[in-house]
Amino acid sequence: MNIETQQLQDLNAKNLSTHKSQFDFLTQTLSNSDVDVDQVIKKLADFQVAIPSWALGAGGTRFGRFSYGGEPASLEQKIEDIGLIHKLTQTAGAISLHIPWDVPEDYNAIKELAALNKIKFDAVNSNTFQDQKNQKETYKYGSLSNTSAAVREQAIAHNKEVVEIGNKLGSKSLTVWLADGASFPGQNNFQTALTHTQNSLISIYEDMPADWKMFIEYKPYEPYFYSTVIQDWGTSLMLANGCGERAYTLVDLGHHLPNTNIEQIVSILMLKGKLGGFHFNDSKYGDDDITVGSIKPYALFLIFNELVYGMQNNPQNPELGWMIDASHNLKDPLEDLIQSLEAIQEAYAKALLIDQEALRAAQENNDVTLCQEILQTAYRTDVRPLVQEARLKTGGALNPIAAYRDLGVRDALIKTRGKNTVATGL
Ligand code: LRH
Ligand code: MN
Repeated sequence: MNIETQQLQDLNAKNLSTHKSQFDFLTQTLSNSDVDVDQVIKKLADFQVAIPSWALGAGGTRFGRFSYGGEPASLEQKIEDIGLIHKLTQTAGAISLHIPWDVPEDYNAIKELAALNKIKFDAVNSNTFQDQKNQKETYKYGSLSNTSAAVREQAIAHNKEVVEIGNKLGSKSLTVWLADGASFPGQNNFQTALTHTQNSLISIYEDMPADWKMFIEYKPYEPYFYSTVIQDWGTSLMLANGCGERAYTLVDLGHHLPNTNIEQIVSILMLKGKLGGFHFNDSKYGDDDITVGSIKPYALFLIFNELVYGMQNNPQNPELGWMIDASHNLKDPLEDLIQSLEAIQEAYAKALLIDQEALRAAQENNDVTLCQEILQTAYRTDVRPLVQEARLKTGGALNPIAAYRDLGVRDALIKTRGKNTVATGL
């Protein structure tokens, strides 16, 4: 399935005048508050989010999985699907692979196909939370933290292999998420588990190419339900500091206990120069991995406020890795990813409208009411014309979901792939 630029231009033409009048009205409104609209649109156009290779098919839970029809059955088809999303949104210019779910067979062919679809290879993800066929040691009782040196060695070797695979594709970062933990009090010695994990991560870190980064992802619980070795941002930061200056913390929005102030975590990590990247999703209860901005859009906006402040004031923090990490149990996976991308762009655009200087002044004066007024004025601004203008300028669809449906993408995928193909992943 390929989407021609002309098809998009024809679809956009139907809504162009409406868009123009909405965009002109907003530009007029924003000119009163010294917002550099062109700069906001440039930042939106340059903002690229990596799509997880494990979230292009229907996801499931232990209670069941309902397949979606036309799912990608190979890494090639996954890259093609991301190419479709990128064509429509112009903000999905990267893929994040999960190994061994998506090991390339022909590296050159995969790199050519990715280049053809204008897709870069972002962070690669290791997997020591499942046992692979013919695997010598089991990860049932942990991997990098395991009491058995043989199991730790196997997990370290896997991570080094993942780096090699990523290196051949042009990726420059490794994401390590460990399920390691315990489901019962007394099951683990917390200190031994953390010490093993630190030493194992150091061994992986020291083996990485000099221009690579390591992202250490934390999570409070699941799949184990009493303790997780890398349970929170503090533990991840400690381990990153223990590895070295190219190790950072990765924030998965779903990996926080209810009501955690994630924007404060983001702000502190940027101040310390240790925020490496994000896994965007949303949740109401646990690690629900649902559409970004579908439950807590204001929280997402507050996180982007700290990101914008950090990107303007914390040169000590590296360029961030932006990734989605979601699972699609009900919606068309591609529509769900498009909605997540739009929610991310809108939160970023609203945060770019915040008058950071006025906010700093109000904070210094403890003018609490004015602080909220400044934030909410930005949040209450309908920024969709800005996001649409950025897409228009980069050759995307004014309305990606409508275009996806008008072009009959899912039907075309089912026609070529059938109803029963199943994508690897969660
Ligand atoms: C763990 C996680 C991690 C991935 C997995 C697919 O919950 O967020 O980032 O390895 O999901
Ligand atoms: Mn994640």
